[in-house]
Amino acid sequence: MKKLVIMLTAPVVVSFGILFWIYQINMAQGFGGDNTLVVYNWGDYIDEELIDEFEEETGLKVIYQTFDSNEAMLTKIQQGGTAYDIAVPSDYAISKMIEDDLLIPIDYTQLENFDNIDPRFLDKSFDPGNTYSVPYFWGTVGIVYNPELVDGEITSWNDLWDMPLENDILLADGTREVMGFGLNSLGYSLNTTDRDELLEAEKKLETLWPNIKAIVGDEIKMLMANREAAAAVVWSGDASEIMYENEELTYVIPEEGTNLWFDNLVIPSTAQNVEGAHQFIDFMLDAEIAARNTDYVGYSTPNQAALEFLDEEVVTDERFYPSSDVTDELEVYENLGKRMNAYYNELYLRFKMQSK
Ligand code: N2P
Repeated sequence: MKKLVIMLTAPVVVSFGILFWIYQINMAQGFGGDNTLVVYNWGDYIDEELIDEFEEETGLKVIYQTFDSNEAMLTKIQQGGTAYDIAVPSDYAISKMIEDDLLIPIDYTQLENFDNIDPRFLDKSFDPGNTYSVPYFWGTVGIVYNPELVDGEITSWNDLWDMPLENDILLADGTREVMGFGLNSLGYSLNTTDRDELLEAEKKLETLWPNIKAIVGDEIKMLMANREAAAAVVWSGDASEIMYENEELTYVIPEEGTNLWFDNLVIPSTAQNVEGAHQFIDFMLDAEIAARNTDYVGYSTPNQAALEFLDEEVVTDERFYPSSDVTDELEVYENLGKRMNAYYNELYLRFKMQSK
């Protein structure tokens, strides 16, 4: 009898399984119609409770996927396999996506909360007039370190080479970030297209290997908070998150200069639910929602109206909310074109292959 039941139910279970699987694939490709929204964001970059609330409020089902670099995100979107409704590229990647016709213009008549954004974060050269993108988070690249584990004060990129930090540095895994601080440490622009300068930066980075413990992803926060390394090159928001976990640490914007970055919400041209995408953007622009997201993620918000809901100590901290005087001196990554992007990637890969 038991056998018979299994014989009869197994095919049913299997075919339901297959149907569900096909349904999920279709959903992820955006063929699910107007009821779904496919969101593609950086890892650790949203309070997931807000996704649930958005689903409840709109009746949409969110399919949420993450990436860990602009390069990975760009490749995936260029391939076009998944029909993302929302993505979160940085400045230079936005400019590239506009150039490659990969984005749909924002319809501002569908956004009620856009005025919440501080004009300081609008109308940047990577997307003049914000035709295609709405600010999400912003920050710098710098050094987070534990003064208890470091002999002296770190103030510059060159300290990473010059201080006794053997096998004690972690690096966030990013082509532009690592090549950028290599270039900045030599006094060059992190947007240089001069191949000699780039080669020199790559050679100099190779000499940092004795001090580098590892090149890592989002786990960098846990490792630093747990004192696994003395210093790390990170995005400012990760530093703020680390310092929340472990108050011993501090963050510095290196004196040779560094990168100022902006991550914005965009709607890829493959989007199947453009209206839902606007609903999502407007939801994230709400002052209280943005404040909760900021509080959870630890990054700096461009949402001026959200600031009053946040800890005053945090939003007045010049390390994470530097004034225009400071940011005016920093460099935003430029879209350097296909060839140069490929060259940066090649050099970064070559550097990584020199690891002990
Ligand atoms: C979040 C990474 C943010 C990237 N984990 C900064 N552009």
